[in-house]
Amino acid sequence: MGTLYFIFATWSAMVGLALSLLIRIELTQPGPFLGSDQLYNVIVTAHAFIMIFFFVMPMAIGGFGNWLLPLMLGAPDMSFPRLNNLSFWLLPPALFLLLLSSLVEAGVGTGWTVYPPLSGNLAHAGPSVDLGIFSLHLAGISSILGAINFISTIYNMRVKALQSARMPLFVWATLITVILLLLSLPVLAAAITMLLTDRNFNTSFFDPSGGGDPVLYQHLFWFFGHPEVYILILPAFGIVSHVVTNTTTKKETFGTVGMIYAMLAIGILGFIVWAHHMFVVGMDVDTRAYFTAATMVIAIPTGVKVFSWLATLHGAKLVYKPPILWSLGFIFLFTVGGLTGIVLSNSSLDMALHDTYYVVAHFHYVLSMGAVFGLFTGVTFWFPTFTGLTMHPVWLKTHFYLMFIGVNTTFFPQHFLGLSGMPRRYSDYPDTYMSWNVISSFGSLISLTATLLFIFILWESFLAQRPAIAPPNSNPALELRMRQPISFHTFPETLAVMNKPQLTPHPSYYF
Ligand code: HAS
Ligand code: CU
Repeated sequence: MGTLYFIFATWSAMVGLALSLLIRIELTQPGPFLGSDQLYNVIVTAHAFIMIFFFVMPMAIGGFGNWLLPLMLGAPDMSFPRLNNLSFWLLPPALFLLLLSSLVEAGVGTGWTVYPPLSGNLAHAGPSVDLGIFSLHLAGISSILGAINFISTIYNMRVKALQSARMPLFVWATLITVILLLLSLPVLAAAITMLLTDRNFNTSFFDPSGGGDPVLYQHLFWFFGHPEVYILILPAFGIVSHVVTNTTTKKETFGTVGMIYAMLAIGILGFIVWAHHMFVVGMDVDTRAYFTAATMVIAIPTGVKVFSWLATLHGAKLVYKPPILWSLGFIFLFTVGGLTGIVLSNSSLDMALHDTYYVVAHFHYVLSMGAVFGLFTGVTFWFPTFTGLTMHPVWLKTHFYLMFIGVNTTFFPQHFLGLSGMPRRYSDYPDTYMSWNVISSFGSLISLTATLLFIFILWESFLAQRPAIAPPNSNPALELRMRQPISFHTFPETLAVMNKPQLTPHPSYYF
């Protein structure tokens, strides 16, 4: 199942990338390229949905979760393998509906937030938004079922002697992620279902003319939407914790228990800060003060994580292999994105910065360079485990550096655009914004080149079939693991290999 998720997510990532390039082409210079503002917004919306629901979540939770949880827990498989299958197979139809929603009539040009009244049946007449809602329903059901499966696997399937505090941090990260999913997705489901009935059955939950309130939608959406951003980043936290520990000579992540509490704190706090996305709706000053303060508190557990990674790396002799490069990139760039988040959490500043490119820069630093770098950390680290093969080490490093330059060139200038007032979700801009936009679009071409290189590296690794070999002194349980379900009696061996990469790459991997 993990492999299916990887294939699906990689395909979606290519679609999302293609859409992002269309966005950057439109914005390379003032004046029209696509020729339609609605079409531009449809592309922006589809880009966001695909990247979030069909790339990052399936790869981080579905791919890495399915592959690693049973291995790390000493379990033969997930609790409910057929439910697992259902979770996965709900995704292709969801993606199909999403693509359909963009292709029929005028498409969904609402942004991923789908705010009414823009998403209502006046501004968006026709079936597009309804198809988009159905797509989210399916993807949501997939995630909720997956969450139930993951929670019961972690609680019921781990070997008895593995106490919860000793579970690897990746398992903790996944557990907290899926709990967030289980608690937040039903709220999104409620919101979009109410929107559906507003559109089709004459209800007026969000329509003032019938006594409703569009701000209610925003509350419901962000009660889901904010935990969602931590759903996207927590698995990456788990991967990075694992990799900074296991690519150095350290036996354990610095402050493992503190890391667990930090993730729990981020998870809990994530539910009480949602209105920082809505500072401009006209809330009173006390409410703004509360949401500002609550949001800023998240910097503390996140800081615990950042400094614990640094402490884990401290004093270690680093060999700059691809996985550690990606995790160092992650730690640095995620922190940059986190700090601009703290800037945005100041409600008074956010009045000016809301809906500008500053926000776009913030969330691409935490997503394109946080979540995605976390995924590449995991892919480069576990590729030998998953496939028994090794990718070309030098090209992988080239890929990292190209991507590092590409994403920074794309998104750093967007801070300046935002600070000088360029709004997001507009297909055009005054000449004065041109220079930084040209640089940003150029950056996206660098990232495209990097991605093409990565696809080539993947293809080449399957073609060349360079085997990942177990080191000579490897644990026999390891060989066993690759061939048959692990019986619970292998427990001591399980513990021994749990925190190590399952297979060590072929020496050529290290160059
Ligand atoms: Fe965010 C908007 C605030 C983390 C994703 N965020 C978004 C959107 C997305 C997103 C997708 O308060 C746009 C949604 C849309 O379409 O409209 N975000 C934060 C804060 C954090 C944060 C405070 N965001 C994330 C993560 C994401 C993500 C993680 C996904 C992976 N975000 C906001 C706000 C908005 C927002 C506003 C709304 C803006 C608007 O107007 O629309 C924190 O979790 C970040 C914590 C991390 C750090 C770095 C490491 C910590 C260290 C400790 C020391 C730091 C201190 C702070 C003491 C802080 C190293 C000092 C402060 C200084 C400035 C120096
Ligand atoms: Cu938020």
